[in-house]
Amino acid sequence: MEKIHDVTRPPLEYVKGVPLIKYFAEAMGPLQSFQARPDDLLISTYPKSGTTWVSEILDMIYQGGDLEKCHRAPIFIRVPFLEFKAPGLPSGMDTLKDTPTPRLLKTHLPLTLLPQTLLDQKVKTIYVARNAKDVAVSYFHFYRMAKVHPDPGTWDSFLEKFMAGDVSYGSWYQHVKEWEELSHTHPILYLFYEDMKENPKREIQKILEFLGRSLPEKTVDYIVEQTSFKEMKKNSMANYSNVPTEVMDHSISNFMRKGIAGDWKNTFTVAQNERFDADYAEKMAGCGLHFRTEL
Ligand code: PPS
Repeated sequence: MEKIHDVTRPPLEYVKGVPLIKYFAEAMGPLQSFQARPDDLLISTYPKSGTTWVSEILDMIYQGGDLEKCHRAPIFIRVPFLEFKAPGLPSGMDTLKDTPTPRLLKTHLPLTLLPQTLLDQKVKTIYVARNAKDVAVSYFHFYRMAKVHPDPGTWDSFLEKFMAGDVSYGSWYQHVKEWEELSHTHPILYLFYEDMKENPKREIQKILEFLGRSLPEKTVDYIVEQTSFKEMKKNSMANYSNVPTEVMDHSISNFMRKGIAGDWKNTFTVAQNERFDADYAEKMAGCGLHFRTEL
């Protein structure tokens, strides 16, 4: 592991036209040697869409609801983040070396950058999508606290960048659409953050069915409880509090920030909302996906 000198908000770097955090762009080369296994389970999301939440749910399912076992390591070690790389922390590829089978894997990559081996091995994937307005707000605060990102600038300028796909991982609009299209031909369970907020037990049952697993009802209830926002916020193995401050500064904004649907209303001005809606209608025209922006 390299020593942390200075993370200092490097500009995004483009890989096949996709803007990425500089360190993640550097990880794309080594990721070429990644070999998927048929019993891997991939968690795919656009950033800030509920990745950590569904990761904790899946690890709890894999550990049969044993919370102590889920406390064995931070979430980014239990669920290796394929393209992750940052100063002073093990990369996703490093973490994978010690990850026993069956593996849970995380990615935010759009399809153009997804390692082909995951498709070749027909790896089951759980995709979580979240409404664009809450993602934009959550992403803004994440840019502020996670210093591997460029400076987000003002909220207004960040929102413009988000709409233009000029943020790490590129366009939200393209990401949610292309993964939905892929779900027609590949084993992908497509979930929504808002559905998980509305009825987590129902969504966990969907996950169990997709995995071909079953758990006693009281274990499912326990998983619902332990993966609630309130519990995960105080769980040091789930809340990213063990990441060095140079990389994530929770005093600027907590990783576990609000965990609700509809928080965008506290941030968007009326004018921003109108502009966003008009642009959204154009970008999502003809797309069957329906997102709820409040519950
Ligand atoms: S990341 O960095 O892209 O992996 O972030 P990700 O985990 O996808 O998204 C972070 C947002 O999810 C919220 N969160 C939760 N919401 C509800 N319940 C639970 N258990 C939960 N855990 C995390 C987290 O608070 C971020 O959303 P915001 O809106 O910023 O609060």
